[in-house]
Amino acid sequence: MLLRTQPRLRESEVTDKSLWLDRRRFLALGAAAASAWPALAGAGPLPGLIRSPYRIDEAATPLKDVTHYNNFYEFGTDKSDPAQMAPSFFGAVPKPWMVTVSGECAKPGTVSYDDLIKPHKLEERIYRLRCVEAWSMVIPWVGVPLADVLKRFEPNSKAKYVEFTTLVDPERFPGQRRGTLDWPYVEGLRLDEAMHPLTLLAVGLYGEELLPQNGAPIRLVVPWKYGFKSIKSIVGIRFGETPARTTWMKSAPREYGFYANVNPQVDHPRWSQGKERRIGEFLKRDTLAFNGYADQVAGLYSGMDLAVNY
Ligand SMILES: Nc1nc2c(c(=O)[nH]1)N[C@H]1C(S)=C(S)[C@@H](COP(=O)(O)O)O[C@H]1N2
Ligand SMILES: [Mo]
Repeated sequence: MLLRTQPRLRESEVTDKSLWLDRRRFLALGAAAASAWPALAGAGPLPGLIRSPYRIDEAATPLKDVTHYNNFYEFGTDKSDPAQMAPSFFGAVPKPWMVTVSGECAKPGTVSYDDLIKPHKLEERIYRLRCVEAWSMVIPWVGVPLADVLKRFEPNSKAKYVEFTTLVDPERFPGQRRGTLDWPYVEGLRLDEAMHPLTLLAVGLYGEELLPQNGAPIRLVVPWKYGFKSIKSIVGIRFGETPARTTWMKSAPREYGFYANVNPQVDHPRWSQGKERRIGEFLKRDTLAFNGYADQVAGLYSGMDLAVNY
């Protein structure tokens, strides 16, 4: 996340983008088959998606970039490592994927990925994702509101925070054979942030199942926070009374705080957060407060000093 300076940016992948626009028109017509879809090797289509009102009206980042320009340190620190290392991720290990839900709740337990997702209708939502490194993307996610999933476990009155944990498996995650970060990758939200309707548990993008490099089979998407909060390949969810000690706070507490709300007013100690480069574009854009979602989420932080709670 922080070890490299600006990456090699490619020219905009016009073909992918036009396919995507075709696809949007296609969906608008109510067609079901996904023939206009750029196929993702190994990922299956996710049928019956609901068109969510949560969609920004900006061109989606080309699929090629969304799946080949990733931060996922379990696969390596280079942006191109995840796409290169990920194809074998599911090869050796059978599904089902299990998620353990524990802590301050009435119904803790272990659930398979299928049982976690099945009772919920999948939505397609187009969100900005803004990395702390000052690049951004626009991604058509598929998922379910995290709140709908969390409620099934009946968090109790002591549950004030939620902690998320990524799988530990050094055989499948070559990056975990090195001490780059303190594994497992851990992230956390306040319960009200976790329950906010914008917070999405994503299982797909561009209409298909997530590829491993994007955090398959299940990852978080918190669009008003820096990208590192959106933890991938989740196996653990825990309700707690206190905030989690998150991976990036452990790694560099002065640089990465618990809240990590996108904030152009509060610079990272080593670079400005005022502007960002949309992947595929050349000129930088202004970064928006809460990544453009201020109307919906600023109220969560009223009375808080966001320079202190960064
Ligand atoms: N487990 C895990 N989750 C992670 C990361 C990681 O290294 N490990 N990187 C984070 C960072 S820094 C970003 S910007 C986003 C990138 O998500 P994307 O590759 O799907 O765009 O994933 C986040 N989730
Ligand atoms: Mo990031």
